[in-house]
Amino acid sequence: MRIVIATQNPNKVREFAEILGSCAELVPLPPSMPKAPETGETFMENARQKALFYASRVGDPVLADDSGLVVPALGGAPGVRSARYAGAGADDQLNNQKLVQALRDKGLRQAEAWFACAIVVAHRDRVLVEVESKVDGLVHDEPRGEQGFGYDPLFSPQGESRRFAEMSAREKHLFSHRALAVRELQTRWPALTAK
Ligand code: ITT
Repeated sequence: MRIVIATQNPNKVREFAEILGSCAELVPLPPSMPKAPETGETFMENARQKALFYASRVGDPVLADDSGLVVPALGGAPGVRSARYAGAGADDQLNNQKLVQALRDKGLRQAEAWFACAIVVAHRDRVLVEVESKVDGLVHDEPRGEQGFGYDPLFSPQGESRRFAEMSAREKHLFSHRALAVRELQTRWPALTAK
């Protein structure tokens, strides 16, 4: 089926393509599309906002992802502000630097953390399905690895000493919040499963 991947983050587009493979024909957002509002206090609220915003502007069903890293020892930061933790327009490197500093300021070399991913599929003015998944692990005060994006150099999933950024895409998707959420989505919404 044709589905619009309603994100302006090219790394998310790449990961959805890797995870979904031939299960769907993925269509990117038109380049001229304005950025959707993200004023919610939860990943799910934001995913819903984005899905409905873009679904009202394109014809096909859209899939929106709101995701981020939650560190309870830092009061839940970066949380729903993951993309803009070091300020509006901050890049991954600045966000990572701020997170490392926040851990060190607390005297922590590492802390328990999880990545969360909420996915909402909407068509026109209607939400069709919504799911949320997470992966538990540790966040560390020094980056490692070159793969992936975002906070991947700082995060190791439970039971693994390697960071996401030290894994191939295929290995990351064995653990990742996004891959888990897609698997759940396919269970709840079989239209997204290869025939
Ligand atoms: P859209 O809203 O257009 O989808 P965005 O990047 O602003 O793009 P979010 O608001 O959901 O998306 O912010 C997600 C941020 O969380 C992202 O920029 C990364 O910093 C981080 N993040 C999410 N998933 C991640 C992953 O798999 N690995 C590393 N960091 C991730």
